[in-house]
Amino acid sequence: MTTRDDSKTRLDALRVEIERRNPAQPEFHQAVHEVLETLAPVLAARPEYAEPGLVERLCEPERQIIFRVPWQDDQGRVHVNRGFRVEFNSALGPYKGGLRFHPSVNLGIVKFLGFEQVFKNALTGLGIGGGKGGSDFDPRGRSDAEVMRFCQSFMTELYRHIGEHTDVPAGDIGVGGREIGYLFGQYRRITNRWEAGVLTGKGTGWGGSAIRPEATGYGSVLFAAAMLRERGEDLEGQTAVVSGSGNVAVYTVEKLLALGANPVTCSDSSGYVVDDKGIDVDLLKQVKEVERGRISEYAERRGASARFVPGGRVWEVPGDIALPSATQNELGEDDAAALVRNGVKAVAEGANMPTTPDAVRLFQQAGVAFGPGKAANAGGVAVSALEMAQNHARTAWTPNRVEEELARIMNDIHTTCHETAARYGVPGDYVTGANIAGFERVADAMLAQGVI
Ligand code: NDP
Ligand code: 2IT
Repeated sequence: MTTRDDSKTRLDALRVEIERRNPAQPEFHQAVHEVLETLAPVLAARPEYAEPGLVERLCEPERQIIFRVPWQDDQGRVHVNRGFRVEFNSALGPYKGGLRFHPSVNLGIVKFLGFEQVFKNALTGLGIGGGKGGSDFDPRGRSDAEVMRFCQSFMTELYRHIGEHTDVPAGDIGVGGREIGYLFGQYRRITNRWEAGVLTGKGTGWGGSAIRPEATGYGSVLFAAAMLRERGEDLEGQTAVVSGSGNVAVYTVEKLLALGANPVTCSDSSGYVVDDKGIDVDLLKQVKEVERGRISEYAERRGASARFVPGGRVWEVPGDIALPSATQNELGEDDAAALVRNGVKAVAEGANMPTTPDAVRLFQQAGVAFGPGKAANAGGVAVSALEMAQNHARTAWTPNRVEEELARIMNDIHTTCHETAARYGVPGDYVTGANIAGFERVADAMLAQGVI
């Protein structure tokens, strides 16, 4: 019989081996560590999962693609970027996950995101495997024409690896509706196919799903609401601290306002805005989505209630709930200590892995409800899967129908994580609940499909 201690020893050895074989990929190590350290109880309880090689296969991407992306700027200068697509696991369906364009992108970052995506996609209960991609291209300050040429060059290599039944990319940091449009156009031109289901996040006039732009932010607020409900509370009147000011943050703010909460902050990599009257979502959209400006411009135009704090971190602002929605490792131990001191009750990760492991521990020790990204931000990829379903049926659902499905899926994910945590003796631990529930779904499919 395998005990929890045996399983833990084996998982620790595997982690050390993964770190040795994947040097200089700290974010990938962090994501793997955070999952492996929660799996010992399930390996001990379910002997079939202790099969040699199962967890090892889960931690090794099925395929990793790296390619050159040359493109010309408006002055005719040639730039050479690097493109990535890591096809991590297809046991539950085609690889599914976003593309990130940001100068910090490297193989380790794409692997951490792909690994998280496998568990997240499993939690949605929909038929999607996990993958992730992107480039170290920096879209900031680039003209539309430059972004278009970059996207066309990127797709000129990527097209051969993707397809509606193979691998279905979408957006992430630096990739939104504009980029998906250019990528889809180039895919259609090269393949001479109207294959709507090859990309998600398309415009609603040409195969995109209603509510996809809103889905990640709306979903993480619904997840926060579900965690509060579990404690006999609701969102009404709660002050919320939100980081980021991109796609996820904007629609997080919008949903918080719709549900009667009071979001008071937003940020970007230059600093944060705090608005005593609550964030004005129309002004935020105008500055960020229409003008593609900086968050400091919001404060300049909002009037006396708002101020911009250059270089500061939103976590010093008191709030009842926190929704980190910018990037990985943006909320560290000191930030968590400040939030706890200020009485935070719940944290829902809109971003992928924004909270460092020390900070997660601190929240859990303090009894704060902590919703990890692979559960809390799954609304985006869930609506992407609904977009694939609509594309396959050549139909388009109403916004109401998509929103109802999104709400149902987020509540189901919350219930699954909550019940799984209780079943394994760690009630209220959404991290363990999400990891084990996601693991069970992928592992069952992998076992059924043999050693591949
Ligand atoms: P956007 O590109 O729309 O916005 C990103 C925001 O995060 C910007 O405000 C940006 O500020 C800030 N940011 C990015 N990198 C850094 C950094 N290194 N340091 C400080 N701030 C940074 O991206 P999204 O809103 O789509 O993504 C935000 C997070 O949500 C990411 O972790 C992403 O993986 C995750 N996510 C996204 C989903 C989606 O559907 N889009 C789905 C699920 C998760 P600046 O402009 O200054 O860089
Ligand atoms: O991290 C994520 O879940 C996303 N960026 C969305 C992926 C998708 O395929 O919609």
